[in-house]
Amino acid sequence: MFIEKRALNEIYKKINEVLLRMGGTFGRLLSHLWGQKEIRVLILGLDGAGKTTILYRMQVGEVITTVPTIGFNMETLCYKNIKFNVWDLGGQTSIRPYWRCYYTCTQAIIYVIDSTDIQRLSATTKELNAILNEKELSNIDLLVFANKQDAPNALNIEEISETLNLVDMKERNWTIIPTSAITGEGLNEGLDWLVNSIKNQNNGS
Ligand SMILES: Nc1nc2c(ncn2[C@@H]2O[C@H](COP(=O)(O)OP(=O)(O)OP(=O)(O)O)[C@@H](O)[C@H]2O)c(=O)[nH]1
Ligand SMILES: [Mg+2]
Repeated sequence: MFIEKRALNEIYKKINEVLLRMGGTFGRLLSHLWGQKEIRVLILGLDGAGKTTILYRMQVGEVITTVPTIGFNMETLCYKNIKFNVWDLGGQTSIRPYWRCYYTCTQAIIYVIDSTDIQRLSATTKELNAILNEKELSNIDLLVFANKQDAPNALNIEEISETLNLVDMKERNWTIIPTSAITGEGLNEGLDWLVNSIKNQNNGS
């Protein structure tokens, strides 16, 4: 009986994988009906903010050595029965115009700020505002990571929120969390927030 149950689970898993690979609305709908949710998340932010380090810290639980991302990294994270397809896009100035190619079907954005990069706070605010003005992203959830909190000169989230004018965002579901990709601080808290936001979205629809 035990072996049969395991075999059945394997079959469920395989069918789910096929459904997810089908992509598009139909694949997502079937996958949804089959019981596993698939959520597309983009990690955006200026170069050097810590996006790639965060992605792999969340996925494998380790700090990896990164090089500046040219293009993207995509990894799948399974967290609390939700499958997140997480896209980490390169943040260099010349690459930022390509971010918009990834906006379709995105359900949440993790926007990463280097809390020590005081000189580029206004540049990162400008990029964030441009993202939030995109029509395709008008309803998506926004999770801001004030990263590099382990560094002694890091600004705290109150200072960063104020610069980003987050409190003025009344229409959007957003939060800001202090994080460190090095110590892991705040990353699970961020994923928990995403899980709850997705659940609330589904309850509301
Ligand atoms: N102290 C500290 N350093 C960090 C943290 N997160 C990332 N870093 C370092 O910041 C540097 C840049 O990190 P990346 O993850 O490559 O940055 P990125 O945002 O992916 O940069 P691009 O790919 O160029 O867009 C690396 O040297 C990381 O080790 C953090 O939380 N604390
Ligand atoms: Mg990167």
